[in-house]
Amino acid sequence: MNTFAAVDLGASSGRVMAARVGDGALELTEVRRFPNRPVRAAGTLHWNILGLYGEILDGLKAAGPGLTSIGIDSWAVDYGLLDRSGALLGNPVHYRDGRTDGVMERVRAELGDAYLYDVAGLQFLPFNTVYQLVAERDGLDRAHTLLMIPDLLAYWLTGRTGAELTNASTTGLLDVRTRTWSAALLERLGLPRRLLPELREPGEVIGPLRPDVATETGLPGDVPVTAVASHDTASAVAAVPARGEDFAYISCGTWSLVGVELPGPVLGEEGRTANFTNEAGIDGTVRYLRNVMGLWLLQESQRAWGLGPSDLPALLEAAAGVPAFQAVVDPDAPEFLPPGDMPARIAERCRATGQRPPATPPEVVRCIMDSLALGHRAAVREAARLSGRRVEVVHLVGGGSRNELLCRLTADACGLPVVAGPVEATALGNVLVQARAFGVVKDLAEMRGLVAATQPLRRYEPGGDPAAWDDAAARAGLR
Ligand code: LFR
Repeated sequence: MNTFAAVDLGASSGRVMAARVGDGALELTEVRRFPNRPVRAAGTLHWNILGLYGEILDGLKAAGPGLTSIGIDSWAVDYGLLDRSGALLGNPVHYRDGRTDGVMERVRAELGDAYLYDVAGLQFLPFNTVYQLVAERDGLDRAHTLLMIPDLLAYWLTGRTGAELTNASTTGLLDVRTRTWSAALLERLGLPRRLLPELREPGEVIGPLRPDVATETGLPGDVPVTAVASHDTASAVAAVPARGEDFAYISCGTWSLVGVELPGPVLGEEGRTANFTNEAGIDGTVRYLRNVMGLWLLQESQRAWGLGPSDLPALLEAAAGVPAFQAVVDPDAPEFLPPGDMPARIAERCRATGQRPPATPPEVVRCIMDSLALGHRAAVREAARLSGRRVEVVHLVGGGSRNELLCRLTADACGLPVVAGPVEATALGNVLVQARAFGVVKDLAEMRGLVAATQPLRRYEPGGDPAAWDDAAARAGLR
C-alpha cells in the first residue's frame, strides 16, 4: 500500500487528504480542513494565499512521514506573479474581483471572438486569466514569472517553477490544438512571453521538498511533489466513476461544471456562441463543458441570511416542501457572479421576468435548486448535441452530490439517471494521478473502476413531468 497526500483547495474551503491506494483499495482520510476566506483590502478582493499555504504545511505535517508523494489542485484561472528573484509580487487577486469589469468585452471587440476561440477554445468568462492579465498589463514590468495557484504552492514547497497543463488550459493563452503557449496571442495582447513558464504534464514529478519545508513539516526531504491534474475540475473528472464514454458529468460545488469528455476539441461557431469550453484533461482528453453558476447561489444566499453550513440540511428539507417552479431564473445571469446580496438579486431577476419573487429562505432555495437543475439540463443537452456524444447517464460528483434535492431535480430535468458521488472526487482524482505516476494503477479506466468499486454512490432515476420542465425552462429563458 502507498499513501498519497492530496492538497485540494476549493473556493470556500481547502483540505489535505491522505489516501491509501493498492490491491484494489482506495481509502481517503481527511487530515485537515480549513476555510478559504477571500479578503477585501483597499477595495480589491484577494485570496489569503499565505494563510492557505500555512494550513497546507500544517496539513502535510499531520499527514505524517510515510507519504509516497504529494499532489496539489485548486480552482483555476488565478495566479501569483514572481519577480526576478522568485519573490511573490502582491497578493493573488480573486477571480470574482471587479478589476476585469469591461476588459473581456474590450479584448473581444479588438481581437474578435472567432480568433480568440480558435486559438484557445475557451468559453468567454470575464475572469479568465487572459482578461485578468490585460487588466493589470501596465503593472507587469517587475513581473518575471506567472504561476497558477497550485504551481505557486508547489514552487514554495519545492523551489521549482512550471505550469501544469490542465490548469494552463484555463488561462486563455494556451493553444488548444498544440497544447503549448500561444506566442501569437500573447504578442497581439502585448503580454510578455517571459511570464509563462515551461509546461508540465499531470503525473510529472516536480521535485523533492525544499530542505526548510522538510524540516518544518517533519517530512523526509525526498518526498516528491508530483504534478496532478491541478485544475480541480480536471481532477474531479478523472475520478468520475464512469464506465465507457456515453456519460455526461456535473462537477458540482461552488460551480457546476457540466459537460462531456472528448478525445479532442470541438471548435465550431455553434459551440462558441453556446459558450462551451475545451479544457485540457489527462491523457489528451478534452473537457467539453460549460460553467453553470452552481452552489455559489446558495452559499451567497446563506451568507446574506447569516446562516452557516450546519443550517443547510433544514433549509433544503424546507425547500423540498415548497411547490416546484414557482419562480425560476437563468442561474448564469451575469449579475450573480460577484459576491453580494444574492436573494435580492434573484428577486430582482424574477421581477424583471414577470414572476413573483420568492419571499422566504425556503422559497429562495427552491428557486435556486429548480434553476440549477434547469441549468444542468441545458448544458447536458447542448454538450451532447454539439459534440455528438451519446449521454446515457449523468455523473454528479463533488460536494453537491450530497444535496439529494438537487440530484433528484437534475435527474428529472435531464430525463436521465443521475449517479451521485463521490463527494471528494477532486481529491480522489488528485490521488489517482499520483498513484498512476508511481505505477500503483494502470490507466484512466482502472482509476475510474477503482472509484466505482470503493466509493459510496447513489443512483437517482428520472421522474416528474417533462412538459413542466420544458415550460419552466422557457420561463427562465433556457432550453
Ligand atoms: C471550479 C473551477 C472552475 C473554474 C472556476 C474558476 O472550482 O475551477 O472549473 O472555471 O473554478 O477558477
